[in-house]
Amino acid sequence: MKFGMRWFGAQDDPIPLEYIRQVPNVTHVIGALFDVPVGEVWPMDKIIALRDQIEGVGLKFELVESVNIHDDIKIGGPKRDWAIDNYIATIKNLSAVGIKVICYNFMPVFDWVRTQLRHRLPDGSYTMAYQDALVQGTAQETMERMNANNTGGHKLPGWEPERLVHLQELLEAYAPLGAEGLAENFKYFIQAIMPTCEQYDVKMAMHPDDPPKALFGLPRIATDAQDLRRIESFYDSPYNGFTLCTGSLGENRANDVPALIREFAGRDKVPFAQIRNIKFTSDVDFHESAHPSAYGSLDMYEIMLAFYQAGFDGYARSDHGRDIWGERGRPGYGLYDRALGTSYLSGLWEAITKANR
Ligand code: CS2
Ligand code: MN
Repeated sequence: MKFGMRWFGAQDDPIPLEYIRQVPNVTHVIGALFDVPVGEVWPMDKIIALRDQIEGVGLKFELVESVNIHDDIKIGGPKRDWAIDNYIATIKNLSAVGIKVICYNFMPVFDWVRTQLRHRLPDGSYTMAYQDALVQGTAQETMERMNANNTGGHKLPGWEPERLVHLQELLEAYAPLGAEGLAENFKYFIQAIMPTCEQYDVKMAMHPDDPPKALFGLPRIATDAQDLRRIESFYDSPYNGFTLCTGSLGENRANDVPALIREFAGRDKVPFAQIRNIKFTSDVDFHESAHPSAYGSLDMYEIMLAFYQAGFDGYARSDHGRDIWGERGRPGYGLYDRALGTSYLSGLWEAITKANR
């Protein structure tokens, strides 16, 4: 398991790369270009500049999170083929600097959704939470409730004001699709890009839907084992893989996360793992927790053991951390708690690896 940390770039991330370098067992940075509009080709000069920054502090740049998918690819809209051609050009550019894995998602309109970005835990730390009752009604209503909720000026990805101007239009475009239509459009996309991925040795790693269920009447296609098997079936290759996010999949109590790991990592379909814990507060409500098993509802030892037993040798990162020690980070992406998470997870990994030698 090669550990990395996500970094949002010198412009947008308050954490210096030099600090990431000091986190024990972290060897990789998972980066992206955040100033290229979705759908356009990532220019070579900007990719090289990012790589040089990361390598400049002695870390490696082999994964990207995310190259986002243009809505016309998901909807099957008029600019679909243009956006796919550009995606292919981006894959080739990334390959030229040694990128091995691209994390992406196929969620309509929004990326992950939480109802509280700053939920106080009894120990005085802050975390993100999800309450199902608060996502009833329209997306607009949810957003207003969320903004009333002390977000510290932060927005969830996909909820940026410039996108929300088109929200109604987007929701209407997705409405007639249903999960079947979205899956068809995914199939068209993945079949179009796979030959390039294979030729240029870049693995696609789809992030599951977060939370793993339909919201605001929008379709979802990556929520459980059955969905993931269908995604595999559209193009069966280690290049058509998953970002196995334990938190996202674990947010549905019916998902057996270690079993999912054994199945999909066991078939070499998991180039990238995101590992975090969540704590259920009802059947469907949860908040994100500190990484160790005792603080959440997922058994992190079982999870790490499942990766080991599946023969996993890919990349991993601790996913979201809480705000602790007075830090006020990007929601989920402060330094301290993610560093603690990495230390804990890499400790479990060392113990499991050595015990099974
Ligand atoms: C990430 C996602 O912060 C997170 O939860 O796992 O935002 C992830 O980057 C995207 O869904 C991948 O496209
Ligand atoms: Mn994740």
